[in-house]
Amino acid sequence: MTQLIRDNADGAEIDDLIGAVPHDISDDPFPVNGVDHLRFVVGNAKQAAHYYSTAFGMSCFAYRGPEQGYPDHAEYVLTSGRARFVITGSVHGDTDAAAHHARHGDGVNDIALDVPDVDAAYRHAVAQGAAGLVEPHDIADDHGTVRTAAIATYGDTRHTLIDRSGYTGPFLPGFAARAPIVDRTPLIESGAQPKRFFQAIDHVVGNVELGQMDEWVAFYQRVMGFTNMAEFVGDDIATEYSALMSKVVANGTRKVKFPLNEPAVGKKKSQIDEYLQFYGGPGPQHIALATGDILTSVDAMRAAGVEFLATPASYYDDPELRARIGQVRVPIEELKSRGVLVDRDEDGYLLQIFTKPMQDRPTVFFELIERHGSMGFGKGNFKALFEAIEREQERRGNL
Ligand code: TYF
Ligand code: FE
Repeated sequence: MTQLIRDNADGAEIDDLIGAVPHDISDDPFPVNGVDHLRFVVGNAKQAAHYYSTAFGMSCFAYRGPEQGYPDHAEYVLTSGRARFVITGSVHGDTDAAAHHARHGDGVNDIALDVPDVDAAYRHAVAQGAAGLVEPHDIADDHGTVRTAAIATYGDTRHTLIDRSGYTGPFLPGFAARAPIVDRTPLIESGAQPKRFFQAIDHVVGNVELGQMDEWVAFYQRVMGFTNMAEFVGDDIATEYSALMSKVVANGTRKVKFPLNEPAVGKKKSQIDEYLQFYGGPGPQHIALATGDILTSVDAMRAAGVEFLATPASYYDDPELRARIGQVRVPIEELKSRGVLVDRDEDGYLLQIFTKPMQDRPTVFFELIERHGSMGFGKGNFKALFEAIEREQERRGNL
């Protein structure tokens, strides 16, 4: 099991990702417990950690930098429930992270996976053709030992593999526990019960070059034993609206879900081409965060200055949509006033909303997703969503 870490926002811990399915990973060719953390390489980790603490309600709980004898980087670790972000900045210009940042801007360079057996996972991955970046090895401090390795995936992105079962420290060896940037203790003591804005990473989407999507789908099948989920973007949507093709791979428990997009030749410039151009190649496009209360989260994040894509009123007034989605847990007006999208399939429904890009480059963005049975990705919303993305592309002069 993934080690649960304290969540200073409300003291509560959540054990599972809504929508995950029962599955015994022990017979998988590449057993994986879940996403351990995402590493964001940014221009100024100190300020980014502040932003994720204030606007995303996250709690900073560990740090390493020059003060810990780690002279090249400053790294802040933040949590919201089971979701963990590591925010990495360079202390001087001569680091791999600085080169990554110069090339890609702020972005995610590592989708770290929590695995029960790092050596077996690494051996299997490399035997299946994955490029090994870091051989399995131990890292240790007073709190115990972590086994880790890393393999390459699309672009300059990697999957660090982590077995933290022998470790009791705050995050990883070398990191020091630290107080949160925003202290919510007075709020909690005052009797308020602040909610987390999200509790887990639901999926991480990769953008790859034209013609490469099927190769990366095959990579995750071969290297990690992941299987295709039903959802994909077909020709009609691809050419009319989004100008993208998309397929989803997932592990057996569905806790790890990786949609993969490639540009398609459509009527307009592909949003994926815009990403590839500004990111400087393939990389993680959006991170979907699982929430139990999307309305409260959107309100709080918007109040803190997070920008979300607008949804036109016509979306909610469409009788076809109304008929298809039926009853959801709140009146449609509550969704409409916030621009929250809704989709339903045979298993249930989901509510979702997308932020605008998080940095100066039109690259990485976030999604909030509240699942009620549906294991999909909002296929029914692709048209409305992609039209909203196109409006933003046009404003940037990239359409
Ligand atoms: O993850 C997904 O598939 C959905 C839809 O550029 C989506 O969130 C797909 C591609 C894209 C934006 C959203
Ligand atoms: Fe998504």
